[in-house]
Amino acid sequence: MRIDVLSIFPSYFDGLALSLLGKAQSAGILDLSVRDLREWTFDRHRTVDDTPYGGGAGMVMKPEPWGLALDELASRPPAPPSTIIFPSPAGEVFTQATARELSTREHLIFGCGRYEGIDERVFEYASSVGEVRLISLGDYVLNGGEVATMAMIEAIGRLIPGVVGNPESLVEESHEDGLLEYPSYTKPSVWRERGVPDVLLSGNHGAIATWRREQQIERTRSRRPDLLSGDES
Ligand code: 6GU
Repeated sequence: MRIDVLSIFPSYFDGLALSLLGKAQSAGILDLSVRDLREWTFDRHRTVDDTPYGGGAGMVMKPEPWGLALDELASRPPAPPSTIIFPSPAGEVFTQATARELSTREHLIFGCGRYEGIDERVFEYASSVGEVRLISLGDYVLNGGEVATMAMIEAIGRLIPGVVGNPESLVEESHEDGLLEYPSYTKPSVWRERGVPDVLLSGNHGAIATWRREQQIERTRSRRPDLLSGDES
């Protein structure tokens, strides 16, 4: 998979090289490129924003750098169209299902907005050169798309075959089966007067599987009832 990120703060993404995803890049499974949006500005101050038409607070990102960047980065036929993701609190909510879907794409472009937003015509133009998705991490506000993009790249990247060493560790996680994860324990069997549930020490694999399932259901009921009622998306 190829991922291009457009940001005015490219150094935000340095941390991605440290993780599992750094290994995926060295192994050639993932080709990640972070580009400074100011590469596509030509004035002395490398301006990417301007005041909003109609007035109002804050600044809006100008369309021209975005248009030139998309012209350079978006795939052209016969390659399949790029998927262009704009992180936005006004977008559809990102879930494990979104991560699964996006992990099948050949080329993702993340456009990280700052200030009060991006000129609306950029989204229209992007739709003419690729598949556009506005995606939110959840119902709270961040200062820009960078942190949201890092979260999405990590969630998507680890689903690409070969990135996570043991594929079984992917299926037993929270959200893969619509339930939260069961609790885990390791040695010592007693720690600060706290024991481990007896069933886990019993060697009875059927009883362990049943207990884990019950724990998943009980945790989900108490912490995330929305997941059980099918209300989450
Ligand atoms: Cl994707 N962007 C911003 N700026 N704020 C957010 C968000 C995204 N998701 C939740 N809050």
